[in-house]
Amino acid sequence: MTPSEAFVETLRAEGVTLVPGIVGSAYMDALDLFSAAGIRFLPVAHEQNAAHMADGWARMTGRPTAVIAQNGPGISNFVTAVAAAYWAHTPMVVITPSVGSMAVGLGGFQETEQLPIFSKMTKWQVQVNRPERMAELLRRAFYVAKAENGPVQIDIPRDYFYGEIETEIYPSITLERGAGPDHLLEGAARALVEAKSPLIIAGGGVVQGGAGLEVRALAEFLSVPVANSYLHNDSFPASHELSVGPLGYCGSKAAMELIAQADVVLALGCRLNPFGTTPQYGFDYWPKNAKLIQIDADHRTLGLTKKAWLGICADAKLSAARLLEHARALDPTRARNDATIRKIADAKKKWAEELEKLSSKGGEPISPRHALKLVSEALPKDCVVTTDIGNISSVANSYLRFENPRRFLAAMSYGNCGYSYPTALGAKLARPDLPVVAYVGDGAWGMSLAEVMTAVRENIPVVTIVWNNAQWGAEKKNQVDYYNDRFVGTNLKNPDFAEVARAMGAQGIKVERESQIGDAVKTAISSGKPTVINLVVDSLELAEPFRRDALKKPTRMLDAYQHLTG
Ligand SMILES: Cc1ncc(C[n+]2csc(CCOP(=O)(O)OP(=O)(O)O)c2C)c(N)n1
Ligand SMILES: [Mg+2]
Repeated sequence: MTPSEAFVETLRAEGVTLVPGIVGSAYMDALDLFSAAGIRFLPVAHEQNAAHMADGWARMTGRPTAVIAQNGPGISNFVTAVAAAYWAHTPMVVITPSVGSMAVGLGGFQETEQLPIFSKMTKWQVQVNRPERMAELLRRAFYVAKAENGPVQIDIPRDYFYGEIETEIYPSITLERGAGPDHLLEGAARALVEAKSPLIIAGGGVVQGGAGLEVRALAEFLSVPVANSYLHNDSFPASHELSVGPLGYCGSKAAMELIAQADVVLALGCRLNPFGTTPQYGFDYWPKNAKLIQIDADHRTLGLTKKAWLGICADAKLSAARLLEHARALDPTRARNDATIRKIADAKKKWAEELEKLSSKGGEPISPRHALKLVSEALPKDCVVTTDIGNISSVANSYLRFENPRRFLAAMSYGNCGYSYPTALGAKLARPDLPVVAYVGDGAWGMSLAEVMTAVRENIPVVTIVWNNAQWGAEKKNQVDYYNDRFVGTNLKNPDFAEVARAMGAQGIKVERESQIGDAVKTAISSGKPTVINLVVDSLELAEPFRRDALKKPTRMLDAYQHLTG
């Protein structure tokens, strides 16, 4: 076969049915085969968004897909989204066609060294060094992406798509992890059984590992509160009596109040990202004296950010199941702990009442918190929500409650503006049966709105809510709190984004009145059309800045800048 044939046959063997990207001569010979191989090539407006789409697709399905682009500029456009996928632990194969092998180093056309660019945001990189190795190395890329939950890069000199090779096509192995060393699990179970006030943090690994039922059974047996790790609000059903909500920025005060009292913490499928455990609401809630049991599929996360009493490299689902077996054996007559369950209910009630108060400002200009509440009430029961990284998107964390895993795709710790819309497009392609709603700030929308053309061309009916506060609000809040309202680069003059959407062939709805919010969301979702809701909200209401931990009041030493203090 030809290397191009080996390439598409390997994608097929890996179950790839969708490859987002932008066309380029570097891989045109393989591209010509995509449709016949059953692979949908999904052309986008900017390559960054192709990689975000692959991210959304993988986070919904649990399986990696690939992205591809033209060598040089097409590939460097991937960077931000690959870094985001790296920190979101999203498996993906980044295919980077490169200059021809005989032209390397000559600076002819569209040449840059493509491997160093991605070296710190991939789990593995390889360059196809002979056309004969096309299938083998592409298969390996899928293996590592799946096994290590992250992006992998395969660089292919463009002349290596041509020729004639002997090769074998077969799918990669899927790595299976075990429950972890049994003596450690027994020790962990003993600590949990004997603890006075244990707590479970359900991390992204619970979602990725499909461990929901096992975590629930373990929590119910132990009567322990379960918190979601930062931006993993879908790791435990929100309506469960043991659910206390998300930790971290704009998260649940109930979760923070209860973890502060914990003497044993089980962090399951969780790397304990330091940003997800920094003080919030002026409250340094992390229980420094608690015994921390950390279980994660990636051994490199164990004990990295917090001192772990036990670190166990394991599959979240199997280890949770085994912990329950040990706990049952150690404490066979254990009964439901009504006092703990009452304590959880009280903490949740207190936070719910506080949140309700914070969200009660009706009328116009529309309060973002009030709108977040109304939108969340208008969303269908089972719905996928993606969020960006702005101020309002982050405040949304307190309002977004999920009953099922793989429903909340937030920008995670890379925190790039422009994440949520293209990721939502990928999610919708993966799960057309579910409504998919993207929350985006008006600033970030400028980075994403070109993809409305993609949604229209390719018929991807995602609903976007543009939280339009006419500012880069999250950063403006720093200028309010630290720079005496000196607004540099944070005020925005926007077009009517609904009108822009209509010009692009989508449905556009402008909302300026509180009473229109619920209907707009319901109409958009039931229409089955790509829709942009331009939701105009109050610019004065902004939540806490992201990085109080890292900002300082200004000091100015030179005379020229003396007026810029305070
Ligand atoms: C790509 C990128 N550029 C800049 C930033 C810094 N940043 C973080 S939040 C933010 C403001 C977001 O504004 P907007 O999208 O309008 O949402 P709002 O905060 O107003 O709700 C900016 C510029 C970032 N996170 N990512
Ligand atoms: Mg804004």
